[in-house]
Amino acid sequence: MKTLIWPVAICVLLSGTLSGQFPPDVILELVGGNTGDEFGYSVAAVGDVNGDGIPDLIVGVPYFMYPSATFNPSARVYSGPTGSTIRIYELPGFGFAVAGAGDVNEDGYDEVAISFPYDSSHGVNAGLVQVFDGHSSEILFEFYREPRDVLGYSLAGVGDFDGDGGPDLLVGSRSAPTDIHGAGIVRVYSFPPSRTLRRGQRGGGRGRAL
Ligand SMILES: [Ca+2]
Ligand SMILES: [Ca+2]
Ligand SMILES: [Ca+2]
Repeated sequence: MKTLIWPVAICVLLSGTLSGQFPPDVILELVGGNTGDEFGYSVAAVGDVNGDGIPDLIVGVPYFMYPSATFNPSARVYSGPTGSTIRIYELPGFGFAVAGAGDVNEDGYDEVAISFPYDSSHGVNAGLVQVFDGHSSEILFEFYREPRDVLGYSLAGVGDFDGDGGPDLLVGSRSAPTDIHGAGIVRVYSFPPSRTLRRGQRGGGRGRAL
């Protein structure tokens, strides 16, 4: 019986430790600077955007509550572990979700994905996802869906999901026109092989409905 009691006692001790007696340390704190920033509405680890070997962070600043003309929505990339600003993406609309997309073009710099689920430039609320080159910050890919799909309600990098050697991207839609209204849908997108991009199709995904 003793051999059964000891493991239970050890388990309780660990549970107490994790429940709040010794909370994790805050090692970095970033704050918004303007009224209505809603800094931190979305956050993600983005791998190594600036190629220094240290993981970086992205923070969405959507101005969801104050869509005034005073400030524009943005997404900001910070270097770990100092929190120094690497890049600020000034966005044309409400940037809803952010994610690390991995090194799609295999140049040593990880890419950044930002979504605009209520973008209507390709149909009412079709949504839009843009993937920015981590090094140059140019748009490497952008894609959208059918009207009312609301593509990009959520985003996540999933690594090489299909085993083709390139990183893939998980994208949620709030709705789907061929589905039950509001049922939602999740898709995993696989980018073309990086050798295709090197042959001159950087940005060639722009405007395609995938
Ligand atoms: Ca870095
Ligand atoms: Ca890259
Ligand atoms: Ca893949």
